Amino acid sequence: MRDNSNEPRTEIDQPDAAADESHLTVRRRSLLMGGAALVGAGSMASFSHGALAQSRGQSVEVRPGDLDEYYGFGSSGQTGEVRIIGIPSMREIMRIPVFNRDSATGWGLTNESRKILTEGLLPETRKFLETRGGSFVNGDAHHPHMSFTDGTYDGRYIFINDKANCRIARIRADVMKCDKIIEIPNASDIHGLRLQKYPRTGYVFANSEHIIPIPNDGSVLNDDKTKYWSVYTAVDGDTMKVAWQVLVDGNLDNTDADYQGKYSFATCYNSEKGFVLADMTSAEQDWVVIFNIKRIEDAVKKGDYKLMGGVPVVDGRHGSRYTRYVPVSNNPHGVNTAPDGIHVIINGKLSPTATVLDVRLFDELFNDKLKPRDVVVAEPEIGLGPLHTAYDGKGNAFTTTFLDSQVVMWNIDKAKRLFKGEKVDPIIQKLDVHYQPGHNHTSMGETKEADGKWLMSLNKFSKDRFLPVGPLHPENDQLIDISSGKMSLVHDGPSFAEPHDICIVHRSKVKPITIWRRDDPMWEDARVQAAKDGVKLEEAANVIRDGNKVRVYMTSVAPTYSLDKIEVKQGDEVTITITNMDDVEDLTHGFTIVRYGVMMEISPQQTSSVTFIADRPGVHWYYCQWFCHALHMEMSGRLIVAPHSA
Ligand code: CUK
Ligand code: CUA
Ligand code: CA
Repeated sequence: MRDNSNEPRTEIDQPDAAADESHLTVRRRSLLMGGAALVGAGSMASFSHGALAQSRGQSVEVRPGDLDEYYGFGSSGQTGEVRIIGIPSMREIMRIPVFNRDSATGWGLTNESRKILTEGLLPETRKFLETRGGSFVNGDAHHPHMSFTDGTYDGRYIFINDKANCRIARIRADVMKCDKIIEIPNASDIHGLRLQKYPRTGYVFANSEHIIPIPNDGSVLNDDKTKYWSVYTAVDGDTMKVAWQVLVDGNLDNTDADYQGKYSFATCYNSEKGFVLADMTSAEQDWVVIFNIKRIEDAVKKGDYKLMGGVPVVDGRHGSRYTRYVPVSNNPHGVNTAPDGIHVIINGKLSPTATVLDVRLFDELFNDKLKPRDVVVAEPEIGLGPLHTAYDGKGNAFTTTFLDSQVVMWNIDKAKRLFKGEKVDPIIQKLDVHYQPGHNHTSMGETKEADGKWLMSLNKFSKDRFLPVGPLHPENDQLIDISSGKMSLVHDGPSFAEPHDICIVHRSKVKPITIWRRDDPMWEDARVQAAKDGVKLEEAANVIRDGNKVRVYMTSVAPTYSLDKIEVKQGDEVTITITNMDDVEDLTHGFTIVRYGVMMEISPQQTSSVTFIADRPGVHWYYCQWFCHALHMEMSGRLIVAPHSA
């Protein structure tokens, strides 16, 4: 049945109240709403919340005092951070600075964050940044994904790429802070990023999108495309070191992995190796590359690789044992593995089709019993500009069509039957979204535990959906209820530049702590230095002079710092290390020095430090910038900098 209508639904079904206990808060509310709906007899006018009236069986509203059922870990594109969104409320709960700078927390200013931002840079980049403050200040974060164990989220980490400066970052899910960032050698534009799902993460797979000369040291400057390459990278998610790379033909766009731990795959839109648009789109077909993980690991063990940029690079170009190239329609984009562990869907972009591969056929493909196109089991027509596909875990796929501005719900099995010649229509419903969707994502949908409840459409344009705010518009993240087996739009949410991707994780998978552990590795350097200085961080009120270096150690306990005056000399290199000895949940302090560009977060039991040159003489107040106490305004002190002449 084809349903192109986008009329809001008025009929309300009673939810299945017998379902699992962990969803109780949401379900109890749904029951209440269900009851009200029956009284209202389907009349839209009788509801104050139109969105609720449209929802069948589950409520989008999270009432005061209630918690969301899902965490959304969303990228922010060119903002360079990760955002935590509550679903279904769509409230932004927290921001995690990663590739960007952050004024509130001091990300990029504190010694702890500067170490993370700089330690993983390649030597030549470090040199390049010497006169530019030591680290990049921008990033382009596209693909956040939580680590897996046995095909589902395990609550350890979230990994994300930086397309702009070729980096991969890891966020600790216990404290929701970034703890590692590495730069990927031999690459240009780290774009697609997905994780090994089985047996665990394991590998972080990432694509170099644009072809470049390797090494890119100025020895190749011409248009000789035989000198330009893309590499596929596997990073060890535990050590955050590059495990291996694979040199491929063409370029690489998006990637995903299977549920068996045997294969990963990546789309290529520039098999032509063009430098300009017309060339990149000139071929009839591009391809998806399949990587044989076991064979690549063996090659690395046996030494069948070249050391390039300090990492082993296996040759995976046409004819290699390590890869297979499956032709698909020109310029594909997203690649998404279905929760059934069998189907992999490639989204056509320039072609109105999606291409379905069956991973069970890949063994025979690599043993040359099958030809590349033999692993294609369906190729349904979806609409104009298919970009990404999400799943409900019930055999249905949801594909965004950028040009049609729709989400298309279709059935994988019916698409396969159609491919075999049967007369069936796999399309179930087409829903207008507002406007021009990129990624879409379902609750738990990139795991084997896809639960078919919510779908988010991350739209690239919002146009008229929000109050006008000038020429720059927000994007529009829309929430769609899919629990009834049909799509129903329930929420519009503006978002700042620019979500590309989100993973929607059930709250039972995530167990963040609320107070730092004193033995946390995050401030190991401060701990070591304090021990050398004979200082106990937990009781500190010390100013230690070491030549022109001054190390200041304090504690914060609301509403005071343990030092209310710090005296140094102009030109001193001052390091201030503060330990927040409050161990009350939510009692974060800050530390700001006026007109010194210093500001940082110190959450309960955390140690934070900052180093600066005290080159402005005079009296400079420092204060706590995080409202912490009735006497928060009084939580302050003076940095007194004696001029050279004094
Ligand atoms: S890409 Cu942005 S819409 Cu970077 Cu995942 Cu497809
Ligand atoms: Cu401490 Cu405000
Ligand atoms: Ca192409």
